[in-house]
Amino acid sequence: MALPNKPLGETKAVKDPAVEEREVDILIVGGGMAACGAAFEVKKWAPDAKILLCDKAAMERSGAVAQGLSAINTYIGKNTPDDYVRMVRNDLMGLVREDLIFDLGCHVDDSVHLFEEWGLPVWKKTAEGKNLDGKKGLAAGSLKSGAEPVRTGKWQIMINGESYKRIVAEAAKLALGTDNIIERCFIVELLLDANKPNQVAGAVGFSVRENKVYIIKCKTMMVACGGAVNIYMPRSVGEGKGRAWYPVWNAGSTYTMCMKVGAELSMMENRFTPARFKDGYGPVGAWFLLFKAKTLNGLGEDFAGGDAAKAELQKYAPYGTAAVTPTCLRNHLMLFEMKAGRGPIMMDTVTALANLGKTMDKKELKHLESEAWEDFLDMTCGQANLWCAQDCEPEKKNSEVMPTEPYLLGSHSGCCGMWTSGPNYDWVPASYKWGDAGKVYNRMTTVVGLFTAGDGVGCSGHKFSSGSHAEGRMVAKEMAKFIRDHADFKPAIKQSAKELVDLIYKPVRTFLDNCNYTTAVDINPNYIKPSGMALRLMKATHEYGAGTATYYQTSSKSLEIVMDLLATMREDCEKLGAGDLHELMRAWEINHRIWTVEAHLRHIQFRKETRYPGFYYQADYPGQDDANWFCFVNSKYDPAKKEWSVFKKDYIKIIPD
Ligand code: SFD
Ligand code: AMP
Repeated sequence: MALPNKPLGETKAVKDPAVEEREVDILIVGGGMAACGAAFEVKKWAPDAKILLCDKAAMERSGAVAQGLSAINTYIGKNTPDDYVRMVRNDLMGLVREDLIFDLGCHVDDSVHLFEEWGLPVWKKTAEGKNLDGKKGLAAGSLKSGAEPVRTGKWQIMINGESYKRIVAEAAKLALGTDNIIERCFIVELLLDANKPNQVAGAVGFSVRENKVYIIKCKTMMVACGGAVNIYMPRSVGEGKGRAWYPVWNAGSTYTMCMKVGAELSMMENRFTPARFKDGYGPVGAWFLLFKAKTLNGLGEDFAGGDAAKAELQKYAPYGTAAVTPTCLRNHLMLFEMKAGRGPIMMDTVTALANLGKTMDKKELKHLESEAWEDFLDMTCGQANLWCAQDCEPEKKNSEVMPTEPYLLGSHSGCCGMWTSGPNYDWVPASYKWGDAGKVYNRMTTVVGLFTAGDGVGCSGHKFSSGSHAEGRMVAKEMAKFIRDHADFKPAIKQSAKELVDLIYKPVRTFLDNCNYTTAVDINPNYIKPSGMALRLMKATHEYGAGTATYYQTSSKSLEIVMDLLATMREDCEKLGAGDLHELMRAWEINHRIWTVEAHLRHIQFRKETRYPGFYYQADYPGQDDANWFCFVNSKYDPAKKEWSVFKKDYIKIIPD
């Protein structure tokens, strides 16, 4: 159960927290879309198992869907999973795990049908081509019974989704039982088994509401803590700082925790730099696809449809010349204009709404305008606030669009994450499936018993909210199989409870031992506060790691410098100080962010080409080099030797063009 906020201020941290030890069969780390999918499904396959879910926040509003969403971006419907693979492959410039994507495409719609059954309003299309939203959409029949959704693009459908996460979390909580859920519990590290090498046996974390450390043993676990946000200097400043597109709370915990026990990472170089409405971070998909808006350069030209853009895209054939331009190349075209002095880029909302309004009566037109507002109110209400603050009526005034700071994620239009096993079908190449003791476990990482989903699974982007939920459900089934197959496994943890408490509460002790040395509590020669460390990280990535400061460009020398800066940051993290539980969470979050960024930049350093122009540019290696780099880049941190290795992995084409 979530513990309530304290009436005033943060809970002060004490030197010696209480310790709670648990032993379960299945541990679910995270409470987002993937975790809710797993929580909903798991008891069906493991009714007698002991299961625990830990979320650092409260599930009703945790993770990326906290604010709601106005579209479900993956609904296969009348399309086919093969075609879904083709779309994802093209968008991610050819390099994806087609087994994982096809498999997801076969299951994702079931999750969408469940959402609707649980009360999520899905827009419907009438036979006359009119849109029915809200309750009218619900009354028009369910998707499962054959009602037509309102398609924005080929894959996306519109919803009234302000309460999307609440709906999904409620179903998850009901299915799992609130006694099996600990909210406000931040998991810090995974623990390997004392006897079986490369097998996971538990996790350690702490409550952000009371002074307590949790040590949890388990036979298997899924880590689905989302992607990594606030790793680059955001464009937002001053009072707006903290505003970001993806959820600010997701700190790369998925990648860091898994890599630190030796799980192989894949495509960590693939970041997502989304184009968003400037300053409010409002998503652009509905404007491009539903409202059919165009972007204009500073001269008022439809640059993306012009000859210069066509010539530029030709360089990246066959992806650039495909019917739908890949997301990174759409950014690349914007940046091309901006760098040539033809910015800023404006979303032509005025023309789009006027065109749509041509066939509408007054009432319908009013409804259309409210849909434009609702797109943001349902998913990123800060953008609607900004429109109000700037007296912007989208039917009268265009809005600026801008590529934001970079994010790391594996479920949206990016594909970094863990290298996981695919499903056990005969058409899946042998190098894409593995498990333990002769059995294959779908979505298991290279660490035995450790699964991931959603943003955690690499090489398989474009799952979005629905696909992440479906993937969590798939993993639940695999974890149930794992505990049946490993009934005799008794997890044993190497570290003592004291050692683990010493680790988790080190920032608190550093703070309490030294805080009286200075009068200003944030300034002290013996510790650094997490907020200071966050600024250090952002400055380094911003300037050297292909942040917005350099139009997303880096070079071999810059990478060398930033790697050096990261090494000192990691050293200095030993001196983080935390005076309250919120700050203790911030201390571990920045730790997770630094590790994640290091993986990201090591991968960029290794891949000697620029595969994703628009997301980042390696200036010493411009353009794509298919002859040498049409492959995945994987890496592994060896927890025993404390060494990294970065290496190539073969891409295998499964679905023909
Ligand atoms: O408009 C720890 N997403 C969109 N998906 C869609 O289907 N349609 C859209 O419209 C989408 N758009 C969008 C999207 C996201 C955001 C923020 C915006 C707009 C503004 C993407 C999806 O939301 C995303 O793909 C999924 O949510 C990913 O699921 P998952 O489960 O991988 O991550 P999560 O939901 O963020 O959950 C993470 C959970 O982990 C917890 N957590 N718990 C314990 N210990 C730790 N150390 C932890 N660290 C994190 C979190 O609290 C959370 O519960 S649009 O742009 O296209
Ligand atoms: P976004 O709002 O940018 O997150 O996009 C939401 C969905 O629409 C994703 O599936 C994107 O791939 C897709 N999308 C956004 N913009 C375009 C565009 N200009 N052309 C095609 N698809 C797009």
